[in-house]
Amino acid sequence: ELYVPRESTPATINDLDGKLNFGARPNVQTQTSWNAPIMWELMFDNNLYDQKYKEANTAVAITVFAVGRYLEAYLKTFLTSAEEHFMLGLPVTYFVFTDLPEQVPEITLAPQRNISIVKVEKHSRWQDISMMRMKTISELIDAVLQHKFTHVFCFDVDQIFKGRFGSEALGESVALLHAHYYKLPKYRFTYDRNPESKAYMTEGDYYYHAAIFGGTCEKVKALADYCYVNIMEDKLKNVEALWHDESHLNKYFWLNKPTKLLSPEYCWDEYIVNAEDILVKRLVWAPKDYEKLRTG
Ligand code: 2GW
Ligand code: MN
Repeated sequence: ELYVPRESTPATINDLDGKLNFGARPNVQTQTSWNAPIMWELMFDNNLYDQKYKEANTAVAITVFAVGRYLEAYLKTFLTSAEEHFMLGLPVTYFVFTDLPEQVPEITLAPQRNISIVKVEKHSRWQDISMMRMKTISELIDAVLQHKFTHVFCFDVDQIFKGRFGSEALGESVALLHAHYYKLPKYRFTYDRNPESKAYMTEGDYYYHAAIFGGTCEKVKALADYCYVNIMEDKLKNVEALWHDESHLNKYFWLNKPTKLLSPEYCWDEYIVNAEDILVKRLVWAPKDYEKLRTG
């Protein structure tokens, strides 16, 4: 039985984040103004995290959507690379949402790792494929995840694991710094600036990337519900936030501060020339062929 009540999670896990070596990376920010750690290579001991999370009976769910052409283009590489690098040694279940369940490739999974394929309808607009993930995630947490998993991570499928993406990334409410924005001044952040949209914001802390977010079932459900409700309110008014679900996610994390931030080492774009801060590429953006993927 995988179910572990949240209250039973030993305090020692939270203490681990307090013992991070915040001085290990003098050239980057390693903590937020509200004292959430920003996870960079060299700040932590892999084995210590793995051991503590194993002792706490941690079970991790991943959600990933592969609708239409994204299935053939990205899913196999996402899954096989995750088997090489994502939370090795912990029980992990992949929840794959697709309109083409019979086309999901067969993957050899390590012990304690499972895959669950869930059929979804294909929205005709790609913006809706992306945005409506929030509704599906919320429903999945309610129906399944909250009873069996301590943590959930939600991923874009167009990415490839290249290095350890381990238990140090777990936390109550986890956000990712967007690789293109982590060094830019705040005025360059592409928040939604339309007062008609519920995602509208004038100031924020960081620009977060919606390609990865996670946390406890409870916290991720709160995020997904918030984004979904606001997306639907926008629809009633016929407005759409600049970067769709990502704009709403940025608003959520401005109002509800994440307890842990992942550095862009956790989601790097290899087209970025200056990678001097990136000591480990744990996951990279998969190359995109917009011509093929977004037409027809
Ligand atoms: C999306 C855009 C255009 C054409 C197709 C799709 C598409 C997305 C699709 O046909 N099938 C599908 O399964 N998706 C899922 O939505 C898939 O999991 C994909 O990774 C995710 C987000 O779409 P993606 O990766 O093309 O968008 P990005 O990389 O530009 O993502 C950022 O901005 C998005 C909002 O515009 C989301 O917030 C996303 O989380 C961000 O990383
Ligand atoms: Mn993507």
